[in-house]
Formats: sequence, C-alpha cells, structure tokens
Amino acid sequence: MFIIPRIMTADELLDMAFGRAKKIRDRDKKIMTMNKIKAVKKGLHDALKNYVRAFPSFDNLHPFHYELLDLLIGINEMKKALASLEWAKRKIDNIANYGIKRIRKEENYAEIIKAVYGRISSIVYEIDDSLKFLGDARKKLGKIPSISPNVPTIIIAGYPNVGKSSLLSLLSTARPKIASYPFTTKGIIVGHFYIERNHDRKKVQVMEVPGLLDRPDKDRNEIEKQGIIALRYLPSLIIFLIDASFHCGYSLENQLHLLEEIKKFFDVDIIIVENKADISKGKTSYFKISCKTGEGIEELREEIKKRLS
Ligand SMILES: Nc1nc2c(ncn2[C@@H]2O[C@H](COP(=O)(O)OP(=O)(O)OP(=O)(O)O)[C@@H](O)[C@H]2O)c(=O)[nH]1
Ligand SMILES: [Mg+2]
Repeated sequence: MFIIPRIMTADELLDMAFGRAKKIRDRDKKIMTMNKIKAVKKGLHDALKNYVRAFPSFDNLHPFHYELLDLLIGINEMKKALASLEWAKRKIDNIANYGIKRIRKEENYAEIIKAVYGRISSIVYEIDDSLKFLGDARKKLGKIPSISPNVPTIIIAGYPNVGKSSLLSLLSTARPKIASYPFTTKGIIVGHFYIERNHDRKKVQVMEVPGLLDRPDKDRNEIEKQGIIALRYLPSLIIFLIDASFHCGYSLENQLHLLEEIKKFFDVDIIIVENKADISKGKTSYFKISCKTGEGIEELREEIKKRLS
C-alpha cells in the first residue's frame, strides 16, 4: 500500500556518498576535487529527495488512512522528520556549491574538501534521529493492509474471542489466525469477496477489527483504537458478532452493551449475528450461525447481498 525505500542511517548515507566520491579520479587535482564534492552532493541530495517523495502526502489521504497513520506513527512527527530531511538537502547543496566556488578561486583543495566533508557530515548527523524515525515509520507503514476506502466494506466487530476471524475466513479470501484466546487479532485484517448479479461482479471488502471491549474511548489501547477508526470511516455494513455460549469468556450483557454503544456512535446498517450456535443452544433471537459446523453461513451470505444491494 505504501511502498517506501529502505531508509539509511546517517552513517550509512555518509558511507554511500563518500564511497562514491572516493572512486572519482582525475589527473587534474582541481577537477577531481570538484567532482568529488559534486558526487557527495548528488548522492545525498538524491537519497533525501527519494525518501521525502516516497512518503504519502498526508493532507490528501483519506481520513481513514490519515487517522490510522496518526495513531500508529504520528502525522506531525512524520511531517517534522520529512521537513528536516528537506532542510538537510538544501544545506548540503549550499555547502557543496560554496566549496566548489572556492575551489575555482583558491589552490588549497585538500583543505577545502576536508572542510566541506566535515560540514556535510555534521548536517547529516543532525538528521540521524529523523532518519531513524522514518525508518521505523516505514516498517509500520509496510504492515498496514491494503484497504480501499471506496470499496463497499463490511466490518466484523464484537468482543474478543467471539469468532470474528473464523467468520472472516469463511466469508472471504483472508486467512487470519484463529485461536482460543482473546486478542488474537492485533490489527485490522482484510479479505475480499465478490457479489455476482446479472453478469455484474461487485467487489466487497470484509474486515475484522480487533476485539473491542465495552469501555470508554480514552481507555482503549492502540489496537482497539484501530477498530474504532475503521468503524468511523469505512463500513457500509457492520456484522456484530455475539457469542452467547460464554466460550469467549465475556458475558452476553457486556457484549450487548457494546452493541448499543456501536449503534449510538456509528450510523451504519448492522446485522446482529449469534455465532457458536452449535454450543450456545440458541440463547438469543438473533441470526444464528456456527463457524464450526457451517450452519447459517449461506443464509448470512444471502442477507449480506440483500443489504448491500
Ligand atoms: N464451538 C465453536 N467454536 C467456535 C466457533 N467459531 C469460532 N470458534 C472458536 O472460538 C475461538 C475464537 O475464534 P476466533 O475466530 O479467533 O475469534 P476472534 O473473535 O477473531 O478473536 P480475537 O481475534 O482474539 O478477538 C477459537 O477457538 C475458535 O475455534 C463456532 O461457531 N463454534
Ligand atoms: Mg480474531
């Protein structure tokens, strides 16, 4: 989704740039010194420019991605780090250009190039923290699943351990980890399926958001907050999954309270589905499925088609 080149540290950038300069030879000392400075300038300039260009332009992001990046990385911090790369690029250009100008007029090439290298190194070291921050940001960006905010989206929400991943893998292409403990899913997971009707194929995005507990937003951790951001910006339909068998470890009352909160805060069509019908013995009057036996899954698929058309 966000493809960013590996970001070098200050040491690596300097090694790269000085390494290129080292290879430059010329019988004319003056020309050689100028070309070495030019090579250092170009190496650093191009690398920094590529880094800045590779990051998305934050103000044009869809609000879902904007808020997600802000939560996971921090938009202001990224902007500041990118601005410091821009600053360094300009500084390096100026230092190099000034050095070249001096070489044209003066004879002490060795002294000038030493001074230029020294000043450039200290500029690059000044942005080392920004480079490291952006390197970490790149790793986090690489883990964000590819989500199109403009494709119809179904969000599977509910308490931890109720079977959201199990349902996601039955309905879509996604193959999330399923386990008998809560908070198995630690980020947003996306799968797809197609609704076919009269030669028409409509792509639908199905998304599991990490298990939400019934608690105020300020108490929610980073993992839960990702789910709230998705619920705020993406769904055409919410499947609220309930486990009335107590197998998940949470009471039905708490789960239904969370459902009420979601209804209150998000103005989206909701299908309430009771999962684990194979063991819950039909405790509620909601739509019943079992991800284990497959009971109710086809009917749910039909209901989804109806609601999305
Ligand atoms: N008996 C029974 N067990 C089920 C059913 N659906 C899921 N499970 C089990 O319930 C447990 C939790 O399933 P997951 O699909 O990982 O639940 P989840 O809601 O994604 O959980 P988190 O990601 O941790 O919030 C696993 O042990 C599943 O095998 C079902 O219909 N019947
Ligand atoms: Mg899960």
